[in-house]
Amino acid sequence: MNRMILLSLALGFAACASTEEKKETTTAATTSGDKSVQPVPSQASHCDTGGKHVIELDMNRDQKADVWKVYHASMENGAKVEVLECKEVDLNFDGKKDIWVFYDDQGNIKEEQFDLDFDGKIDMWTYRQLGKIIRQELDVNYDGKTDIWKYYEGEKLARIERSSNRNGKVDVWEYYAGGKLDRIGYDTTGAGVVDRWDKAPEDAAPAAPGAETTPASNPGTPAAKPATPALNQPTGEANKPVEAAPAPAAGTPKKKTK
Ligand SMILES: [Ca+2]
Ligand SMILES: [Ca+2]
Ligand SMILES: [Ca+2]
Repeated sequence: MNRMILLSLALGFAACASTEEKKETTTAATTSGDKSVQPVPSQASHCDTGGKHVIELDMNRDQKADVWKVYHASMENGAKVEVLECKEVDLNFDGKKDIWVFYDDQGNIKEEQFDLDFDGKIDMWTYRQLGKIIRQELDVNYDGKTDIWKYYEGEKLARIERSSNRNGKVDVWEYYAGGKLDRIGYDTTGAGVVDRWDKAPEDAAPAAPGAETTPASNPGTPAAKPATPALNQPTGEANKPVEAAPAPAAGTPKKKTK
């Protein structure tokens, strides 16, 4: 709903801000390797302001700060420069911060955290390397446990892992090729490994003559799979920010591509 609007605003804002901030840090040292893209516990990783220079901004002019920028001092060619390392935003001006952005020494965003429902708990994490997205994690039902992990290669979606039971344990693996869904693996037994695969319809083996009367052409796939009824319609996922092609319904018997 308006959560999405706020999020779009936030992302737009972050994008603008990052271009402008990049200029501030162009003279910063460019030595660090930025390999430290690690999953961070949701509540632990807010800006470290200790001994840092913090600039507060009041975007809506209500005399209360709603953007905080944290800088650390660095030396560049013998000159002291200030490098932006973290930014916090109170997006809805309720006094509670909702967005945290972390920067590498080159001024690229390396991590973003969003509290999408404004309850004080983070629900979306985006990780970047040299500014390019490599992973996004989502807590779609706001219970504090991650439910969806999206992995990117060359900024293209490569894999989505889902916890269809919303228990933090992955049981669905969607693989993408060229940004398109290629195959889906399911853990139907809780063993933690794939025990059933579905191919995306486009890449399924060409239908044999007379195949229209034999629905399940994949011998390893039972025509009906009642154990996983709603994998592709997870509740509460309506406001996911970016999604690739919708996954085909798992276990749908007669999927004709032509
Ligand atoms: Ca807020
Ligand atoms: Ca939240
Ligand atoms: Ca969750």
